[in-house]
Amino acid sequence: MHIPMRVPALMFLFTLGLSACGGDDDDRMNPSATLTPEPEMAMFEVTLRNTTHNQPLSPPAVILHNGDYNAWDIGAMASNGLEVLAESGSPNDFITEATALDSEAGTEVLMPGQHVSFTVRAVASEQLMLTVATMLVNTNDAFTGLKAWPIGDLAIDASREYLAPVYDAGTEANSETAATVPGPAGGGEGFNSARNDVDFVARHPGVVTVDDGLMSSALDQSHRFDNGAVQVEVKRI
Ligand SMILES: [Ca+2]
Ligand SMILES: [Ca+2]
Repeated sequence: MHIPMRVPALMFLFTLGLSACGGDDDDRMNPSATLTPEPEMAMFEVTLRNTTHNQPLSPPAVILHNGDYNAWDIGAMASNGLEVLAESGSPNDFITEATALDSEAGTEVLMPGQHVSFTVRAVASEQLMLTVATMLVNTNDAFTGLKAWPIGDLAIDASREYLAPVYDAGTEANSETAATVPGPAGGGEGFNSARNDVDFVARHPGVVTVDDGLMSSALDQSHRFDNGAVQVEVKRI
């Protein structure tokens, strides 16, 4: 009867011994840990140029991230932050809900023909991606930008460009009325939590405007945007 009783005690001592050895190993490793080099940082200058005739762009959201974040999908519901951005032009909720390594929120409207630059940085990685979003303010819920654009492979001083298309957040009907268009063409309401459109993100079908017979529209032909709305240039600096 005594022999089985001693086995657990021996096992207990053996376990203690292993723990003590582990502690000694940790102590011996510490000096070398201080020699670990600082991680290489990657810094990017992101320049946005408004290519439209008459669509001021709302203060942009610029987000540096990795594969853990996806801002929208064609055919899927817009997030609440994207709804707010696309209806009111405010980038803050959109940025708050992002899983970002770094981000910048614009503070001013970007007028047609103008450009603005932002700088974002993170530990260098092949996985780095860029997401940009901004509202075409003379619309109900049109936005332009790009998402999960791979930029981690850029060498220092290398750059690339992309003319971003226009999307419909699908969260507000495209009535084009002055009461619902927040930009200077309408001066109407911005964000409304109701969703009275198709409730999925898609390429924007375009605006009809008063020039094509939609007499309740606050828009005219100058507000069209058939060929993209923002030129995005990213340069690693
Ligand atoms: Ca819409
Ligand atoms: Ca809405």
